[in-house]
Amino acid sequence: MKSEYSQKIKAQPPIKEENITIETPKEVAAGLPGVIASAKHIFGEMQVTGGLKTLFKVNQFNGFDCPGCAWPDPDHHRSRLGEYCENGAKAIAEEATAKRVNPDFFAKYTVAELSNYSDYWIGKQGRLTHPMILKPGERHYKKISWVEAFKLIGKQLNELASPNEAIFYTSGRTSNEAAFLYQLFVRQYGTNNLPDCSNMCHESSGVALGETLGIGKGSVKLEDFYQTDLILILGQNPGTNHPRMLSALKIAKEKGAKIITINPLPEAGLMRFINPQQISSMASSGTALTDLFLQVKINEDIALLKAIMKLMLDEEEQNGGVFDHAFINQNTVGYQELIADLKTQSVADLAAQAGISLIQVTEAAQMIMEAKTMISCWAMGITQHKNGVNNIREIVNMLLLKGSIGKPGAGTCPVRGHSNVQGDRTMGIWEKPKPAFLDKLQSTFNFEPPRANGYNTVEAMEAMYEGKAKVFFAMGGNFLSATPDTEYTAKALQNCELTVQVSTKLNRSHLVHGKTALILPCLGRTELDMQASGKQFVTVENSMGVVHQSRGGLKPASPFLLSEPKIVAQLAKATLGKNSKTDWNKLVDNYDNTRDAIEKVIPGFENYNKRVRKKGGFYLPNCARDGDFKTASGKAQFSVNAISQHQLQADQYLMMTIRSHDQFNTTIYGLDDRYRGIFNGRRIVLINPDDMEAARLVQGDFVDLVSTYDGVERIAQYFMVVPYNIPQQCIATYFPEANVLIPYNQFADRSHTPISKSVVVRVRLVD
Ligand SMILES: Nc1nc2c(c(=O)[nH]1)N[C@H]1C(S)=C(S)[C@@H](COP(=O)(O)OP(=O)(O)OC[C@H]3O[C@@H](n4cnc5c(=O)[nH]c(N)nc54)[C@H](O)[C@@H]3O)O[C@H]1N2
Ligand SMILES: Nc1nc2c(c(=O)[nH]1)N[C@H]1C(S)=C(S)[C@@H](COP(=O)(O)OP(=O)(O)OC[C@H]3O[C@@H](n4cnc5c(=O)[nH]c(N)nc54)[C@H](O)[C@@H]3O)O[C@H]1N2
Ligand SMILES: [Mo]
Repeated sequence: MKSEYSQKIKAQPPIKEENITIETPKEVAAGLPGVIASAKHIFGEMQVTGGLKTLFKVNQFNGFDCPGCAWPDPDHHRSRLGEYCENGAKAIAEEATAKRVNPDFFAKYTVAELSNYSDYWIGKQGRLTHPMILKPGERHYKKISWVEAFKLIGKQLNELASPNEAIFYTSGRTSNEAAFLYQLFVRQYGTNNLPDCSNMCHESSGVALGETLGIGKGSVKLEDFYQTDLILILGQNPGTNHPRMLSALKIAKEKGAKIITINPLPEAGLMRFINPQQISSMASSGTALTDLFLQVKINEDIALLKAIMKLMLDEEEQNGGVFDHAFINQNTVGYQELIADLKTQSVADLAAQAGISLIQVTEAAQMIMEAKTMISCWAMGITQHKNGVNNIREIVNMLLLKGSIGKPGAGTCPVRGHSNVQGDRTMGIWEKPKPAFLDKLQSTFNFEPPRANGYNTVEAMEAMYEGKAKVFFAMGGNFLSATPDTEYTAKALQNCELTVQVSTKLNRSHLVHGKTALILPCLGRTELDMQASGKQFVTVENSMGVVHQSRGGLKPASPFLLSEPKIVAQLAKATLGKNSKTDWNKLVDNYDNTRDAIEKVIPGFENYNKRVRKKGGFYLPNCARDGDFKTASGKAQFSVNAISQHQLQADQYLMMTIRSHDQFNTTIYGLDDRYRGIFNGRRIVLINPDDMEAARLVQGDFVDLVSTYDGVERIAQYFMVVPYNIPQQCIATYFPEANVLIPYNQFADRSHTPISKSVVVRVRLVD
């Protein structure tokens, strides 16, 4: 039985927001409103001079890597204004805030009280300052020393019946150095239970690209954008989530590239863009970016791509010259099967299923046939579906038909989210490590690494829920709110004996916790990192495989913070003691020593310390970029992918959970979604006006959203209806508020990525 007190803890409180206002959505992104918005956040959170000085350091050669996203910086030139963007500025303001969550704060509020506030309010309380503990049965977090905290975790870990009863999660801001040490500790402890945010993000890309092209990463460099004829952008909203990408698209356009955008929403940034870093362009109405907008229905990208490819095949058969046969013959397998499948398809049926007119499909096919080189970019609109892996394989089919891979101006561009999510995987944060990697760890560090696969994110949730896992340790992130099925995850975490969160800021995962809970506060990217040998820098890998330095300069938010590498080293010593033959102190006294160790284990890091000190860093090897496909067959792989099979009833909708302009994942910067014209609230649902009429809904109505999977009803309360330009029977809500609706056991085949972009729901009017 749960006590009356513990029932008051809320995993996601359904707060009714009465003051939401709606305006016409914008068509242009950034420009002056972007600069003003970022200034508001910088000056609201940080002291003025500190704010400006910090901004000028963003993504400079001697500065820190912007924690905002993983879009790369130009190799040779950096804007003197700072390579920043509005949302990067918000991310920095959020970390460099002057506000503090200290022991007095925790004395003032019980954990249950805190859990009843919104994510926005929780995040705005400021930076964590001290290690804190919540003991069994207590209501307030209290101060604990670092030594005691490590001792407690070590003891608990050593008491488990098996190391596989512990789970070690990672979010994607963790540096290469911290990530490498973390996985080393976890494997010396004895498990591969290393789920990460990538499992919920680009895992589908990793799986699909690995299968088809032999490397789970994208193949293009930034300069490819400036040499290409055509850029296809699917399921991505760069105006909000990768604003610096818009600058690259603008240059690409100026050099003659065309852009096709495939998205259920006409996202402002992709339509028109004004560069906020160029004063001269600020007065204009901006550059039109998208040449052809295909407003696809949610999760019908395969149908659309197939329709386009079928038209291309028809032209190839009649007049030839469409497909790159030299490339196909030399470098690929599976062409015949793909063609045989396309021949069975009807363009009209496919186009209808995708919700796109034949005229537009034809226009798209024409543009693609005319292009000599082509890049495809995508993000969460493609990966977070049951058939997320197949979506990406279909994108690869298109590129392979054109021979558009492994040459300048061509290739794959899965645009990563977290600023070092790609680097973390390179460092071995993976529940399914390759034998070659483990062999190297074994020979370098003289221990026997575990060989069995560990839990991914969804499996980790299940293991905790079922009581198979008892300790949950998170290196960053916000597991409770980021994962699907919030109530299920809450129970999973509450089942644990111990939950530990290494964090910079307060979040909901501190408030829905195991029997004992610890908060370990760490340094952020922007802060000075002093170790025994002096000032340190860390390194990260961006979305295009460039490894470079990140050097924080700000005074740490509190004297009690430790860096992530230091936390791992202390934890390893407290847990492994003499069982570890590794000199953990040496590795963290000077991060060069960690980098030397990385060089010994991971290919591509030769002369790491030297090369990473060069301006702009270095590129990791990338076989697909070189046209060398390291797949099972040794060739690039065509594949046949089935179209989606959603059979919605008249009152059902397919829901995508997306990001507003004022959030970074579960960190809510503000309550506005400026480009979409939504202000002062987040519990909204975007619906097609015709669907509204059919369902007798009007703007401003409050509805409950209900999903039913396996006979279980999940309800998200009080969402305000907003008429929007979105295909019929498709709706959109924001993550994380709508995560309560996503069943934990619905995920992409083979990648296990939750179906965050295609959840079947009903809409129920609230009386
Ligand atoms: N400011 C800011 N920056 C961020 C983040 C943030 O939260 N805030 N998050 C970071 C992270 S971790 C990530 S992974 C990225 C996320 O970057 P995005 O993937 O751009 O983020 P989402 O808001 O999830 O947007 C998904 C887009 O896909 C479209 N979409 C949804 N379903 C479909 C579909 O079935 N087909 C097609 N073609 N399109 C579809 C939606 O309309 C939306 O435009 O951004 C990173 N950068
Ligand atoms: N419904 C739905 N769910 C989704 C998604 C979706 O589109 N829809 N997107 C998914 C995606 S793409 C992702 S990547 C995940 C994100 O999942 P996570 O990475 O787990 O979540 P974040 O919100 O990015 O984590 C924010 C927290 O990280 C901590 N933090 C920030 N900086 C640092 C740092 O430098 N060090 C440490 N140790 N901690 C830090 C802060 O305490 C902050 O509260 O969510 C996924 N969940
Ligand atoms: Mo992500």
